[in-house]
Amino acid sequence: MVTEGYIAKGIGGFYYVRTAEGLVECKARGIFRKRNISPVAGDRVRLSADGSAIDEILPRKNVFARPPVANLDILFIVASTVQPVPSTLILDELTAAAVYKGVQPVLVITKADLSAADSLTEAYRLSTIPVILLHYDSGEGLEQVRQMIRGHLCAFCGNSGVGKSTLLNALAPELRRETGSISQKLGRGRHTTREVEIFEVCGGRIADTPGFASLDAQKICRIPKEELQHAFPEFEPYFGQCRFTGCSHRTELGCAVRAALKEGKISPTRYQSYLTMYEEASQIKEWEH
Ligand SMILES: Nc1nc2c(ncn2[C@@H]2O[C@H](COP(=O)(O)OP(=O)(O)OP(=O)(O)O)[C@@H](O)[C@H]2O)c(=O)[nH]1
Ligand SMILES: [Mg+2]
Ligand SMILES: [Zn+2]
Repeated sequence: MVTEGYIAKGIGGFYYVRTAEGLVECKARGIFRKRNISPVAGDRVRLSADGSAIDEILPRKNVFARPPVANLDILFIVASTVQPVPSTLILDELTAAAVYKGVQPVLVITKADLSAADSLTEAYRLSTIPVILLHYDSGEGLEQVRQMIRGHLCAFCGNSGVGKSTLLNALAPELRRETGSISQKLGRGRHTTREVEIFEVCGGRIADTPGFASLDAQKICRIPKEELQHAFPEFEPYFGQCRFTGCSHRTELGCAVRAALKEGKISPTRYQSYLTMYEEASQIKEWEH
């Protein structure tokens, strides 16, 4: 039998590993617990010869604790123009968390039929982060999302009501995700307790990760203040050009990042998020990382 695959789901000590031959139910060897490693959805694994146990976890590209998922390639951050109105700070925290973890963030804008998306697209135009505008009546943007999913492990995140399930249903109707009032009635508590599950769709894989819906980027990952600048890819061209080495790009004289901001090469809302996140990161003590 095939003994390599990836964990599609873990539940109550059992793991469901998808191999070329289908889904295999198995347990993890005790060695992982001794080493304090827990296998998570998305992990590529090697099974014992009889397929009853996970023998080995192959090296990870990245891993998240909450939600527990490994090897993400793309994080689709869904934001609606209205209902609810997005917070650029939250969107920037999410894009930064993705970049920091080696995941490609992609901003997907919904409800452009209800209100103009200009301020959102403008904020990200200079960010190097891909932005996809969706229009369900014309189908605009859907094919772009499908192409990005192909060959990749992806997850969706975004506030309740932005239209994640609606998008998943448009991409993969066979998943039949609950939308609108039904999922809202169930409340938030239920979202957070559900397991991560990975589905094969559009020639790629989508991790349904309720944890990302909490939008608490601090829980997803904490970025030390010195590392934060690297989570804003549009700052990159200016590194090494500031007057002082170790410039934090806040108040220092001769800061090349701030000069770029003044010249309109960096978005003011993105820069403001950087300052806010830097301030927050400064409050965190070393041992809390
Ligand atoms: N007009 C319009 N309505 C949309 C669009 N996308 C989603 N909606 C509506 O917005 C509501 C919420 O959509 P959902 O897909 O349930 O939102 P969700 O992100 O899955 O929300 P949670 O499951 O609570 O996290 C539904 O009534 C959808 O029909 C859009 O592009 N335009
Ligand atoms: Mg939903
Ligand atoms: Zn600087």
